[in-house]
Amino acid sequence: ALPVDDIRRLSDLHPKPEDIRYQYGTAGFRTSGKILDSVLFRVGILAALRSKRFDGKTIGVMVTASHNPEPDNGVKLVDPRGEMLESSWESHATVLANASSSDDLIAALQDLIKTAKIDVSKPARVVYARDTRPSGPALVAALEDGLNAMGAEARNAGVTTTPILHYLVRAINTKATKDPYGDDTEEGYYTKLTSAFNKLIAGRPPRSPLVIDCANGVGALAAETLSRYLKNSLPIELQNIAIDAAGALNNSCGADFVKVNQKLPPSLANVLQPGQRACSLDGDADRLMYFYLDERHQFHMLDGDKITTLVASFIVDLVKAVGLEEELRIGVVQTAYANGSSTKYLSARLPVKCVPTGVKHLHHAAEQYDIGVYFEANGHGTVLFSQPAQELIGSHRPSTPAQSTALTHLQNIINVINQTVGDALSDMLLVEAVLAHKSYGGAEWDSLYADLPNRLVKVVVADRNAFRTEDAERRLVSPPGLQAKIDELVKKYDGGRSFVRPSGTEDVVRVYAEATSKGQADELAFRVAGLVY
Ligand code: NG1
Ligand code: ZN
Repeated sequence: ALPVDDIRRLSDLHPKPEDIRYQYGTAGFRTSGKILDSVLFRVGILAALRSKRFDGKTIGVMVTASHNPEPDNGVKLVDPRGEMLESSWESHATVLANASSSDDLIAALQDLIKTAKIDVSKPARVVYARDTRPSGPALVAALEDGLNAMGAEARNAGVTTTPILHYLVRAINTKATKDPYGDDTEEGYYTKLTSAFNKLIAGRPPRSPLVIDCANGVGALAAETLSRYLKNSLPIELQNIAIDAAGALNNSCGADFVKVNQKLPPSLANVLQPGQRACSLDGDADRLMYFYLDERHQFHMLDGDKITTLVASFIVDLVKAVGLEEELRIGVVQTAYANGSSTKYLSARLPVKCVPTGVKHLHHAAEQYDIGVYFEANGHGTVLFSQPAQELIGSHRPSTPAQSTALTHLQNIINVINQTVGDALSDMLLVEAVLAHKSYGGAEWDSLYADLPNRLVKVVVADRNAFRTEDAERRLVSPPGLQAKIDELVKKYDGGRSFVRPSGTEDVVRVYAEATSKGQADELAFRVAGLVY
């Protein structure tokens, strides 16, 4: 039975603040780090129950608020295969987080055990980690109380990146199977990625140094370790590594800053040479943005869409070179935020699907292909190889030396990729490997297609839940009449496209617009925002 006395005793130490309503959204619970104590305690209990539901398989818990400002924090659960928590449990998480007292919490737990058919006598195993936020240690202590209340077997993965935690979950759960994902240690992660990378670039001319903006977050630690494993196969220059400097995290740096502002982090102004490749990680190192300065010191951004294009075309070429283009169906998944030029470029070559915002939608759609490439425009994404595709690639007999080389590359591509979730460092190695193979610098990569000028704005509204969408969030169905007004406006702009959707992570409505000139894109965005307000 449920250890009710332990739960009550420990729950009383982590009371829920009155008047706060928590919600497990697309990125888990995320808000000010000051009001998350009771949430972390309860997530500990929930993670233990989720593990019991899977007969003791290990569940992951990551404490992070990613690209948000430093005072924010958050928590999300990782399912046994290293994927994000199944949607049906998001509402269970929300219910537990909002129980007003310890007694209500226990009642809610008993409900959950019944509806989700959980056998409480099963073992519970949980692995957890946090990013570098100052509120992290206290929140982890609250999480540990929740795990202890349930008698869970817990493993502390310390301060690490979100994608490493996802990797660990998958590695732990596949340890004793015929397809182990890798050693279930950080060392296993770094070894897997870097040995695949080194094989991919063997025989290529030496790489010029890559600047990495670590957002003053946990990516600084991970990139530092990665560079030790890489030895000199990829010279890297780490910037924004001040993980202990108060207020520095994600502040005027990092992947979100670059994507939203479409400009160079000021801290790199005297660092980056024209033509040099650079990239930014976000606060938990699951997003990646590339950029470079041209000879005139103009900034050029290479976002998630550019990464998709580069990576997908490389994989297509390899699959053709191996002679498996009939057997392996390759597809791309994007959201409405993908630049229209990228969609046009990709659609001419591959099946492209548009899904609602949120990694879980992209991930699930990508699973429908033998090889599915997905990235959000903001730089979060990965490539999925289905089990049959991996087996085919693993067992295929090449008939020429060229086929044999391409096949080895494809196998190494699979190993350099973190298939559990978007991973800035893994994606960075993937991009670097492709650039090395194509002998591309930033400019050559950038020239595959020209981005349409675009603008993203936030609008604070009385009730964002009044905004409901259809067609992968590209059209509003409510408030009534609004979509027709947007359509009217968009018609007036050359190459215009605009859509409105409620954010899943902030209490705002987002407006996106694109047009053939920057001025027009800005104007369209602000006029649509005017309609929403
Ligand atoms: P919301 O707040 O729902 O727009 C944002 C990002 C998503 C995704 C999530 C999770 C944009 C426009 N939206 O979602 O792509 O990354 O955060 O972090 O970038
Ligand atoms: Zn992130």
